[in-house]
Amino acid sequence: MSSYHALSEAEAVEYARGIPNLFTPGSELTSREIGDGNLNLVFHITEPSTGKSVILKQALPYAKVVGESWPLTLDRARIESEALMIQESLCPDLVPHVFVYDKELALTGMEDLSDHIIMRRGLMEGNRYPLFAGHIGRFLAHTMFFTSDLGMNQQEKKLRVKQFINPELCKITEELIFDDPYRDADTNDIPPAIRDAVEALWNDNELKLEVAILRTGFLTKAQALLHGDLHTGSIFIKPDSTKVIDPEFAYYGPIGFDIGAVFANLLLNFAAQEGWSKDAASREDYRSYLLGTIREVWETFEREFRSLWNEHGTDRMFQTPGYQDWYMQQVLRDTFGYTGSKTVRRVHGLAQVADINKLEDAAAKERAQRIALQIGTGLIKYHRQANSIDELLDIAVKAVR
Ligand code: SR1
Ligand code: MG
Repeated sequence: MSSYHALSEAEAVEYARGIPNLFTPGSELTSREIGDGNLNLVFHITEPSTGKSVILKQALPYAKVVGESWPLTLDRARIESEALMIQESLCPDLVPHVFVYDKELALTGMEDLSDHIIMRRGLMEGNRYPLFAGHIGRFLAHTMFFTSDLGMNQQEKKLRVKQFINPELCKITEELIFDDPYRDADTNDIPPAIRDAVEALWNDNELKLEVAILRTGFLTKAQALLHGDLHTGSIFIKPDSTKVIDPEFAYYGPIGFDIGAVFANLLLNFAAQEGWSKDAASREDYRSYLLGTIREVWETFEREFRSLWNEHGTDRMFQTPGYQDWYMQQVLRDTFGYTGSKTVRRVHGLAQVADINKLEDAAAKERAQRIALQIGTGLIKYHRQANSIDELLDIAVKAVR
């Protein structure tokens, strides 16, 4: 065991060499730091002679995206590795395998997924992933049902809530998603071309009331163990495989928050299609694919969650006729609201998305930002009335008419 310090590439190699039964003793290993996220170091260690490899992910004691002025707990490495292990026990094919967690170094050694690509990049390249909706719908249903009061012992669930108390990372979300975008905060990065639309949000009390209600849910509704940051940069993908990574924001929160993260990031790509697609026909076609994916994710999630409940439900009162329908409607309504909140924050808050920011054409970028704001605010304002996933898709379609 060594005390905490950020590893160099050479030290990462030596660390990997010590992981039991992974590499050939004495063989040459290479290391590359490949982290392009907002918070951590990520080393890709390979053994060229056999093609074996491993990923070492190390938490830094600050947010890399901002710098050392933003200190951040190393405990997030424990949260991430423990969440991955629970998720692996429920959906073994949908997360990377964890080989080792080192508390002192805040480091997790896990399966290398270099044969996959980050889904955000895949969508920006115009790829389609027909199996994704089934995979992620199952991931959402299984990981959230079996960690909730519906599907596990309710005393053990309380201990799980304690295990996943994650105050510092939750605070990031509370500020960057549910506060800063709705005021003139220093953290915002406001595109000058849409300043008028951003300022309109700051003065929209109807909108801010709904955001305050969603923020309350994020602060208090300990429904299930969430991934906590399930955007398309937290998903590795290839045509026949989906892997959810990076659950360092995991905590007990509202189920609709994770579903909303997936939908928001599909909608951000949807909003940006005027910049990515070659022509009007391919743009409409890709947008239909994205909306079809959202529908299929929701339908898979709902079908599987209800079926797990009917087969494995542990609580007698929760079998009362009508309760399951009420519960699913609340999850749907939360999903609308969190989809909206997570769409808005990526337009002018800290940590925006490449789907929009990599657009070279200024007019296409501005249009994408305005579409995203329209979809996001529309969903937030409508969320407490929502009754069907079709209404979410309608709000998206109307924003691009
Ligand atoms: C300071 S961290 C900024 C963002 O990156 C993460 O992926 C989360 O989405 C967080 O809000
Ligand atoms: Mg992340």
